[in-house]
Amino acid sequence: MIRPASRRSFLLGATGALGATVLGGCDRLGEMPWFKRTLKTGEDANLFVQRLLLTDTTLAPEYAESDISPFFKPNGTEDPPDKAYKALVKRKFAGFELAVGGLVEKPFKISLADLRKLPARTQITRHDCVEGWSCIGKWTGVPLSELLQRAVLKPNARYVVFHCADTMDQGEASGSLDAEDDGPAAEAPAASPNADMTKKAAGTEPAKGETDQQDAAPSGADADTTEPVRFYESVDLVDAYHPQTILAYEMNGNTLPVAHGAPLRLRLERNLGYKQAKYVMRIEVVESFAEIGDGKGGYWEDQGYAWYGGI
Ligand SMILES: Nc1nc2c(c(=O)[nH]1)N[C@H]1C(S)=C(S)[C@@H](COP(=O)(O)O)O[C@H]1N2
Ligand SMILES: [Mo]
Repeated sequence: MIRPASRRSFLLGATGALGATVLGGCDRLGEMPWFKRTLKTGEDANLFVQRLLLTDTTLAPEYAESDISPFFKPNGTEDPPDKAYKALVKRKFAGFELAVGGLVEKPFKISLADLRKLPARTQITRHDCVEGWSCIGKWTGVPLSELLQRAVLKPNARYVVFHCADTMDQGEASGSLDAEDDGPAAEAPAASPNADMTKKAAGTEPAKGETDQQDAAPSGADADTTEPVRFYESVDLVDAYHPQTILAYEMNGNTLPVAHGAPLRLRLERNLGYKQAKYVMRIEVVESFAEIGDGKGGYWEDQGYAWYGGI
């Protein structure tokens, strides 16, 4: 699925003309033509995958090394407060395994060392956040298609869901979340509600001596009936198999920093920033995301953003 270099070098030259797109608040998204675009999935997943393999897939612009932003703004969660994640950081992610499951014939777990042995892709791309800023960065990682091919999708597979380590806010009634979430990030303290995309550092991290209060809820919420809501995202199979869709473990030539989603973050280059899930712990292939979170396909989608965040 990796494109020949010739196409990429062609794109390297073509990017300057595009200029910067100024993206306003999410209320403006509705006016954009790509906001209303929908993608139709085929009746049969295998046929669907075949079709898209035969389709010429448009690549997002790729840039030159000299275009890389000297400072890439971290956004949203920058330091997950979750206890299980902090334990992973402490061990420098030794023992971390990405889980791939759901509607697949061969679910598996894979270590970071083994992920690095798989074919890799490096791309220099522009990240556009709906808050109105853009940065150019270089990402290296494993194409998602490599992992999906290895897992072998079942015929009813339609979407790929990325479950992340970071708690965004306290949930509503327990049972609204996937009760089977027993992954490495399953036990976590609650964090402050994320009204905008940038979490305020204060209040997200339990103070000394407070760390045992796993059920502590923001004031007003009932600790007995809430569960932490973690970031998640989803894509359809067109975007999942796109050659620039990678799980990145390196940024600008270095190991991916915590602020940008260590140990693994999604790069989905034809999509807006909020689709680029950081701190990916588990990948789940599903037929529908109706039963996950509030059923809209992602944390920000559940807050009202469009599920299709294509640019
Ligand atoms: N797990 C997780 N992924 C996330 C977010 C987040 O808060 N948590 N924020 C999203 C948003 S809104 C943006 S713009 C990008 C920011 O990526 P960066 O921190 O590398 O700039 O991550 C996206 N992915
Ligand atoms: Mo964003």
